[in-house]
Amino acid sequence: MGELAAEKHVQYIISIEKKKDTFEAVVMEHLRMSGAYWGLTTLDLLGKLGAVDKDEIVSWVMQCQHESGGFAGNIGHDPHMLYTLSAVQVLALLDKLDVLDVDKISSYIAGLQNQDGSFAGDIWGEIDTRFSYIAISCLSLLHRLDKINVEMAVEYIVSCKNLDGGFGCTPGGESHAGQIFCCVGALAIAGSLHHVDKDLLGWWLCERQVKSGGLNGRPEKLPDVCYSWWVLSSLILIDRVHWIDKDKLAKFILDCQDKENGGISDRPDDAVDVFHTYFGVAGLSLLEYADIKPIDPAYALPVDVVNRIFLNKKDSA
Ligand code: GRG
Ligand code: ZN
Repeated sequence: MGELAAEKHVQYIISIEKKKDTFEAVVMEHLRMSGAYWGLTTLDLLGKLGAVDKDEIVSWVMQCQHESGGFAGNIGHDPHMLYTLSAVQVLALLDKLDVLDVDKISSYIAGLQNQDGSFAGDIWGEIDTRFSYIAISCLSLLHRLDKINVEMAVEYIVSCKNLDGGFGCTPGGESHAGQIFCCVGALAIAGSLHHVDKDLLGWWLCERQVKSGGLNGRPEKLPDVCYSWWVLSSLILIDRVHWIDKDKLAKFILDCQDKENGGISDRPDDAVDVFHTYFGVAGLSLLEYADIKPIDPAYALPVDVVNRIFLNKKDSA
């Protein structure tokens, strides 16, 4: 099995931050806030968060906030739940949550909850269990879960549960590993995991492992490094991670590295990107691989960051 080219991945993440005219930079322009979360979490998991200019990042993040309280993917773009969670996660990583007007941002999120407990992603009203997860995770990190109707939010998520034990985007939607992470993660944070049939869902999730060791997102699909996050975090939350072959999965992720220029791709020999670099490193963290910091499977943040928020511990690292 190849080794993790950690130093190369750190250089790759730092270099994309600097390039403004590359293909990747153009593609990332409107979702840069999420890109910042993926990149910075990767650096932190590898113990290299010290390499970035924290004040510069905080100032840019705050310029992405709107009057409504929500955050956009970049300066001058429209606010959305997706980037609001990423902004909170970035500030949490940098230990700068105190710059936030917590009431304003929690009102933005609470304002997107519907009568049936579901959440819209923004003012245009698309509903998806991704946004249920985002609302619950974000408000929990801000200690403001009391601003929404958590009971109804849980009821809506449960209404998206399928006969195969998985979850979809909306009631009746096909089970998909990404959606399962959102629903299981949200239920875990809300203390409502008793709604999950752990054996049934665990069986569906462990069947996602294919011959190469990689995981796919639903039956008959190709394996992809990002499912090392979506599937593995869900298996850990329901205590069924021993149902997959962890060594084979670690090998699959390591085989997706660009060992020369850094970065991780979705599957061996494809082009690398920051999204899959993050999910590869996060997956290896969940597998307790080598020297990577442990990551929390529900909040998708390093465990020490989550502890700092909930145990109010200022660590010296
Ligand atoms: C904090 C980690 C974190 C997430 C925030 C945005 C979000 C909440 C969750 C997204 C969950 C999700 C739906 C992930 C799936 C992403 C993905 C790889 C979709 C691809 O779907 P298809 O159908 O690909 O294009 P397959 O693999 O099925 O062929
Ligand atoms: Zn992927």
